[in-house]
Amino acid sequence: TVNVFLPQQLFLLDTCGSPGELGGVWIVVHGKVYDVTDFLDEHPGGAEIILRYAGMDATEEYEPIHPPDAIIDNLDPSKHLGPLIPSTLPPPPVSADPPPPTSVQVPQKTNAPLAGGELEYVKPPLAEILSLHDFEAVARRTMGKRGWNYYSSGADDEITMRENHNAYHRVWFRPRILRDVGKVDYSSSIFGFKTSMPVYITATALGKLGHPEGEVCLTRAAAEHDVIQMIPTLASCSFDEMVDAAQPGQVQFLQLYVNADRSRTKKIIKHAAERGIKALFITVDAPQLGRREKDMRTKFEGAASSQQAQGGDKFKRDEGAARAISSFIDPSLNWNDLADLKEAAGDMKVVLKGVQCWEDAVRAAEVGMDGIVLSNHGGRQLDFAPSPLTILPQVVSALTSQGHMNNPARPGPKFEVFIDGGVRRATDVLKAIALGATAVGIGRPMIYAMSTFGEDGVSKALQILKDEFEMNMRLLGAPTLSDVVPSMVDISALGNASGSITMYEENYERMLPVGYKAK
Ligand code: 173
Repeated sequence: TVNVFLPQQLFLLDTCGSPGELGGVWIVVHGKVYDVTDFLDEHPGGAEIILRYAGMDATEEYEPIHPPDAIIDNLDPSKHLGPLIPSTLPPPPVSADPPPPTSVQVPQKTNAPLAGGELEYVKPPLAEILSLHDFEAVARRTMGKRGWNYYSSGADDEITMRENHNAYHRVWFRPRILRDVGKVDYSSSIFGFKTSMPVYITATALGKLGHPEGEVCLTRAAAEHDVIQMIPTLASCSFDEMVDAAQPGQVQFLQLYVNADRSRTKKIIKHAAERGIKALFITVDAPQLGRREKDMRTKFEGAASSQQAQGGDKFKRDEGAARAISSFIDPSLNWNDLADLKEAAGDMKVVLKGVQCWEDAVRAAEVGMDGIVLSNHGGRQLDFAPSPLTILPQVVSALTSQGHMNNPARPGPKFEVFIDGGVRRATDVLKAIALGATAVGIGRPMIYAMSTFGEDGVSKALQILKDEFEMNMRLLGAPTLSDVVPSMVDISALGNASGSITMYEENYERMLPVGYKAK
């Protein structure tokens, strides 16, 4: 145990009781003082980060990566020392995440130089946002570096991350003409629960890295637009905050990481059922969190220390908050565990999220799951995992031939197939629907909309998708989603993963070779 002597702490307390032993590591979170001396070695994120905030207000660092009550629940009540007298607090250390710039100098790339050769980037008003790509472009330039690096990065060389979107470029429509498209209806249902469009907001962790209010922005925007939100296990907001933020009757699902301590997972499942969650999505593609080198690289910049330079390396090479807080995820989770989880789920539907081949899709149906999400975790796990769209036709065909899906064009209530990853347009969603998906999960674009414009941004993102559905279904000659059938798409190039182009190159943050440091 490290012992840090902080005599000034004695004067921070507003309590009549004894402040405890002189010395130790005390931090302030949400205006309360905590003695974390004995907790240092237990902290899943390591002692180093706590020590950086010893004697200081750690709230800003704490908030995105912990549910609000984490410190209260995990620390013995004897270590809750009492409220703080604010005026006695020394200023926090320089944040790892400097405030986002209001305008950014962008090196000019066109052939027609402007005066001075540089363009200035000024954050546009929400009214100027026209597509989901636009949110991403604004996010890249205006978000805090830490949030942007965390959300935008993918595994290894980010080939899968880019392929997820590129695969959509290899499917072309076969539009039909002279159909009555005076009225277009893009509403649908997921496990019988109504949704205004075949899209749900999928789970993404650590929302407060993007917006101070966190994931409740997603909950509220989902309510406004009648879409379903999948609550993440590792959100910045607590599970109850997100359920409390929902409107009466609003449908929410829960993404679940299974804990090595199954009793904890069972407790979460029981609580979810009590709070009215309708489906559990068990993440099965992350027995260990992938390496996101771009994200790691920026952490090295912040953490470059004499200890690293000397190669002593007691310093835990910082792979970020996500890795640290994901250490509870059980890598031994296997098919034999599912019956137990399904039973614990009771009336809730149970879906495997992260299926990546038809054999596992069929097995999921055989062992009684209610559905699957074809997903590679937004390209954040195994690089060169195939894009979900590429495998969708073979998955649907295998499930159909084995009797798990009623109709390749429209999965029946028996077993539902979802996909996520790389979706940016309603046309992307329509391709997946044509190929047999019930609905499509959208993750990063929603979190970028939230990070740049809060709840209003998410609401606008969902409205953009609705407008795109309306127009594109009309142009396709499909008045309802049941008219969006396999013969409306040409997938002859889908299996050919080479030769794709990457659009919106501007949004893509290049991998930099080792040695480059942020200025
Ligand atoms: O993709 C992720 O970053 C992710 O799923 C995760 C897992 C554990 C903790 C935080 C994020």
